[in-house]
Amino acid sequence: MTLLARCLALLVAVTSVAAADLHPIVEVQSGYLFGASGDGKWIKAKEAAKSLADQTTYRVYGLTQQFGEAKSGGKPKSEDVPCEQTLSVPLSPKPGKGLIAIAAPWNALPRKVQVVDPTQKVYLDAVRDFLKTKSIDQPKVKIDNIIRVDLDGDGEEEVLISATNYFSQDNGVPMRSPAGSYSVVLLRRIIAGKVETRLVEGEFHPNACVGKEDSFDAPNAYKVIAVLDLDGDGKMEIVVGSRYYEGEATTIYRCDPKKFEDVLSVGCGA
Ligand SMILES: [Ca+2]
Ligand SMILES: [Ca+2]
Repeated sequence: MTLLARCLALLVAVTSVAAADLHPIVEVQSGYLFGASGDGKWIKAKEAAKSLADQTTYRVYGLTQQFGEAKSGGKPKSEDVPCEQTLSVPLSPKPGKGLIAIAAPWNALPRKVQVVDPTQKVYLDAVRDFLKTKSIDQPKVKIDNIIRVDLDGDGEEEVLISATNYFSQDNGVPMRSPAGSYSVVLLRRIIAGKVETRLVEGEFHPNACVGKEDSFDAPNAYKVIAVLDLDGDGKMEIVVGSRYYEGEATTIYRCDPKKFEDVLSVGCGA
């Protein structure tokens, strides 16, 4: 097969997921379309939008429970400038609660998600030890949330820790990172009888961002907002919200035994 023929064959394979097998995923409050899962693949919003039916029934999920259903009332449309690359799907009735909606027959919350006390010493110590490995010598540990769930369904619970400290008064994210600031999402799991802490997403600023008056590094704050099986393989993906001083995004991470892969993302920012 020539290279061109191979590329075409691949293109056909990628685009031939039938509409019925497409499971569109929407961020509930913004209406942003992540894209879809289908046939073991993750399909970006622009591609998924071509095959979406006008009327699709979505199940609406929050962090720990399902909040009923909503219907899409039309084709995905582009957001206004500067976010014209972002597609949104109007849901009706607009759910008052819920974070992620997916049109899929399976239960996206196959196992119980528990939010646990974020002040437990064992987790504060775990975050402190991790930050020290990233050259933050005297970490000021501030945990936003801790979630306990069996992500992969092997009977052993994992723990997701979101911790951020930009030393801001109002919990906002500054334009410039102060010295010793950070934001992380960590996964703690037991591997062969030993606890292992791994980085899902994050950034570390051992030194302050300094420079000319108009220079800045626009650091991000990350936090787990949902844990859902969004492709129906029985393993739960991690949904992380991130924000910086003038925008925000939400990203779906697939957990592989070896790595975390961001599969779909939505957002808007300047
Ligand atoms: Ca597990
Ligand atoms: Ca999954």
